[in-house]
Amino acid sequence: MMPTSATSFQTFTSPILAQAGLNCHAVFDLQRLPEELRDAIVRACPEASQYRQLWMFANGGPQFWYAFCADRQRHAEKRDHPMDDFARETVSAFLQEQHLEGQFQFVYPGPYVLNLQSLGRLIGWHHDTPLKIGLHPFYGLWFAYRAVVLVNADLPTTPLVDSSSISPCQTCVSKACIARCPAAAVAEAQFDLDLCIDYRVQDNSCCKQRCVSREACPVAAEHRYSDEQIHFHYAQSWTMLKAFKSSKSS
Ligand code: B12
Repeated sequence: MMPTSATSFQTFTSPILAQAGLNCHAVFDLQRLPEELRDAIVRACPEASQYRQLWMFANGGPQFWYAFCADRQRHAEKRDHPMDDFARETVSAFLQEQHLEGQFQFVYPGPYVLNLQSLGRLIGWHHDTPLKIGLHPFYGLWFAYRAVVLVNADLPTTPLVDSSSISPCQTCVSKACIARCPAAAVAEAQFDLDLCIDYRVQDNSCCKQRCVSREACPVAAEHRYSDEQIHFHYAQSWTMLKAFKSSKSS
């Protein structure tokens, strides 16, 4: 599957979502998900058995960041998870506009751990890559899941794709993600997360606030996030990884 336009991923026509850069939407029937995935969802979030559908929202490209920055300026109070709050508030406003008040429950962002990449893989939003960040057919690596909601609704569902669909990585000649990784963590056969993390947390690492390999990917480079956005995300994961490393060594 290689859709040619951004609109192929837009189930909903909504200015609320469009303005916020939440430009990829999918609808799943819980009962029609592969059994293993449905069981994992119900295990993680038992309330899922009370709902009929799962709606998923993602951003491709940098528009979500610009909308988030504008929203952040409007909120004087300090928030612990400002980006998650922004995504949740935007999707809630959209669901209210759809007259679904009382008919939905967030699973992400939230206290439950769902494997979001598995859901993305089912509908062609995720091709596996040597980097382990999913590659979206239109937005490349510049794509992230922002909200997953259980909904009591009966909308037509997003078609599931053939899992054997060809990834752009299979025909990539440069393999720049592998060649450019300063930690040699990215390889065709297996990504080495320990090597990646050990390198990132070093004082002189050039991957503190960015991922050199990710930026080297030639697919959909026109949708790349701004440096400011890249630094924001990587500084966050760096802080978490640094804390994790220090807790292990003390
Ligand atoms: C926990 C988590 C993290 C933790 C991982 C802690 C750890 N390893 O112990 C931290 C905060 C470090 C993290 C970092 C990042 N993450 Co993360 N992460 C998640 C999250 C919320 C849950 C994963 C999980 O626990 N799955 C359940 C277990 C059973 O499955 P698992 O396969 O064993 O999960 C492991 C891997 O997913 C791994 N992991 C998590 N993120 C990433 C990212 C990369 C590149 C790699 C190689 C591994 C990895 O950590 C998990 C626990 O060990 C998912 C969202 C989700 N709910 O799926 C995002 C998610 C996988 N992460 C994502 C991203 C983008 C990143 C970052 C690149 C963000 C950034 N810009 O810094 C970094 C990269 C890390 C690095 N190379 O340094 C995206 C991937 C998007 C995509 N297009 O596919 C996801 C899907 C979030 C999203 N909202 O879209 N992440």
